[in-house]
Amino acid sequence: MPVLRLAHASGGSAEIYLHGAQVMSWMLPGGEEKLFVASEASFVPGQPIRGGIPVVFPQFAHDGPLPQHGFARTALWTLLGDEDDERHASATLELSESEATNALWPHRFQAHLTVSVGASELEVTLGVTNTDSHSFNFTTALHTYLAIGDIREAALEGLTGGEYLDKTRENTRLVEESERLVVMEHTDSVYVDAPNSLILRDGGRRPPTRIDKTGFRDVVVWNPWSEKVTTFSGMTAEDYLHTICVEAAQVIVPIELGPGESWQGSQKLSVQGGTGLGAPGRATEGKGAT
Ligand code: TA6
Repeated sequence: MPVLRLAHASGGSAEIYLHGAQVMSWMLPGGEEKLFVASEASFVPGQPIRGGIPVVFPQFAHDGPLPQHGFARTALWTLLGDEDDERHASATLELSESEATNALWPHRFQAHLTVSVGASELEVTLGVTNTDSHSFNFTTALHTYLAIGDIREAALEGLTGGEYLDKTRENTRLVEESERLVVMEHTDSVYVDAPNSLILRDGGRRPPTRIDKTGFRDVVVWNPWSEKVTTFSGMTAEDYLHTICVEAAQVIVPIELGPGESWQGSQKLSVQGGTGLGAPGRATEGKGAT
């Protein structure tokens, strides 16, 4: 499968598959891989690849008539261009309607995914423009599989007090009580209008990863745990220990675009020397007119 490699002068790098515009690797200058890929992931045209950052569009999960998580993650994107400056190496990929997408979702659209890697950060920005003459709506997510040493020692901070839908308990609406979310069981939670900045600590062994989003209102946290892990393609029995999905998402209130309108959302992962969140904001809308 065609792969695009972004290399920044610092030594930071990223790999993007044209299949799904899926970022499959983000490496720090020292060579540490920050994204998880399932041990037995398969790479088959037209099939989802388990790991990295699948682009979920135009439907999250089974919340509609389309195949699970829509078609963007299994479509072949094209490279629009790439750019280098002192701080980043970046590339933009594009997907627009085709016979195949029209058969599933009868709307003309243009989606752009820009991936930008620097010395200590990876930013992924998804933009969608309605190029049709009628309105449409969609749900979306950057389904980021982060690599961690051991899930039992990792903690996600910043969600305290937020409401979430627990998909493992028939979408029960709950309030996040914990200051540090430590995943200890099958977890599939949609945090509604979640904060824009989170910190993922990885057992104190490595510096934390800060996760910032713009445009996306929600955050999904997912780990299949031991009882479910092998029901997911490509995952071996131990794989659940080494990843947590923290997804910038908009799944509760679909994004609606009129003709000519655009929406944009991004997720930035950065490896922190510091320890705090700074001043986190709440969810923001990324919709605007072209
Ligand atoms: O984002 C969480 C989720 O929707 C889970 O419910 C789980 O199904 C996961 O995505 C993986 O989905 P996939 O289609 O890639 O197997």
